[in-house]
Amino acid sequence: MATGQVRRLFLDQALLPSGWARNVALDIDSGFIQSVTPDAPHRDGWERIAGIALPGLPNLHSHTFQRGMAGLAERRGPTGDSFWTWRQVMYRFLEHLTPDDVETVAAFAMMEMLEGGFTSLAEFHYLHHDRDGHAYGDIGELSGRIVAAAAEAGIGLTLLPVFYAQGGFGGAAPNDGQKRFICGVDAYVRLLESAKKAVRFVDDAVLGIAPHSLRAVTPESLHAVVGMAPEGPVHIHIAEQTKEVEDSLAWSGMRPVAWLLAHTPVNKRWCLIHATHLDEEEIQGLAASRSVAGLCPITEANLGDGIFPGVPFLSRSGAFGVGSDSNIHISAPEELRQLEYSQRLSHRGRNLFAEREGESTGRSLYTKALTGGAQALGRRVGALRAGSRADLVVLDSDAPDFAGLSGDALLDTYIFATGARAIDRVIVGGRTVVTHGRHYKRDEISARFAKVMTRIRS
Ligand code: NGQ
Ligand code: ZN
Repeated sequence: MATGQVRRLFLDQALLPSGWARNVALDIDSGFIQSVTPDAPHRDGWERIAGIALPGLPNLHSHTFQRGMAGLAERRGPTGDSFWTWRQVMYRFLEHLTPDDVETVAAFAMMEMLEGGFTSLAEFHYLHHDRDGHAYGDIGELSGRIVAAAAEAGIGLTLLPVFYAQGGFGGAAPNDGQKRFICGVDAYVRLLESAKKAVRFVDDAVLGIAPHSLRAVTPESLHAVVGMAPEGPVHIHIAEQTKEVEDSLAWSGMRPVAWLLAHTPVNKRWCLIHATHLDEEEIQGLAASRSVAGLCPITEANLGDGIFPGVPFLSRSGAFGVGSDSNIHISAPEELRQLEYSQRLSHRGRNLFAEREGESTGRSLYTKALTGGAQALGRRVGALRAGSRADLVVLDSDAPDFAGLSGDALLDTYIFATGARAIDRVIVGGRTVVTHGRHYKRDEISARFAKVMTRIRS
């Protein structure tokens, strides 16, 4: 049965699918959990992991390169600042990035994800061409850089090469700022072929597809691209801004999510990123589709997108997960906190993601985001059970915040009080990549990142 590297852990306390458990023996082979035994007697030779072990959270939406402009779009411009003016700043920023820069910034963001409680990511990757918009010899050049960064950082990867062909609804021509993204249907076939080879360099990586948004495709090209992938994840940005809803109505007479549900086979493979602006029928349709709502609460707040209708969506048993998207700030617990707080502010209530009296809000948020995140990434992650990847985030049980606490109160404290500073250790595919809260390559990756940023900013 043993086929690869074996690691045997003995966890003081852990969150299992069945609930909290103590003295958990966790047997790992080739990155996957072989068996989980709670209340096990201590076993000689097994490595004791003191602390509070959680399944690592999947990060279901990221553009790693945007980490390089975090904090640099917070200065007031000449006219009303918005998502659309931010996008102009972002387009200008990406004109600086060489392939080496893309790799370095990605490695830095991925390192921060690991230190911030995410153990895997879905990278929605849409930079394909050079700074002038010219093709590289291999259209998968920059996809390969994302894969290399994930391998270096030691994070689990779902790579989503992005199809981007149009500048707006109705087949509008792309603008100059979009020149690094553009690829037609034929080029996309080549991109997927190249990306398929590249992902082999990361253990257990998954390849999916991502039509960028309804703004960036035509119905025909969307259909063609979806037809290229008979399996695996399908992600798309949708209904993030009210202007997108208005433009969609003007173009087709339908709101974006309603249009997508009516014209494509949205199912469990799909992840609808943001899905912020939904009417009652769309909330119902999205929940019933069993796809995942890919919520990015910190970015959505930063960009002024609006507030996802979490309360009615949850009451229809909608599935969701969280993503760090623009990477303006990277923290798994803070994404969940922001999600709950957005609902509190709009409903003037509390504990809105808890569904029953006595239920912990933190536990509800965390376990739902694990399930939705794992589904969106198309990987066996998000649970400490036999057959899953051994992806763990271990909180420091000696932190004073946790004194005297057990069970779900630990999660509430992690999400609402300590945030990621309580993280002691992170294990991905059975391999420890963060110890005492620090990534094993922090110094080296940070130095490279600083060098790139200094050059770009001078
Ligand atoms: C993106 N980001 O692709 O990075 C987008 C902005 C767009 C977010 N939507 C560009 N948050 O949607 O056109
Ligand atoms: Zn995005």
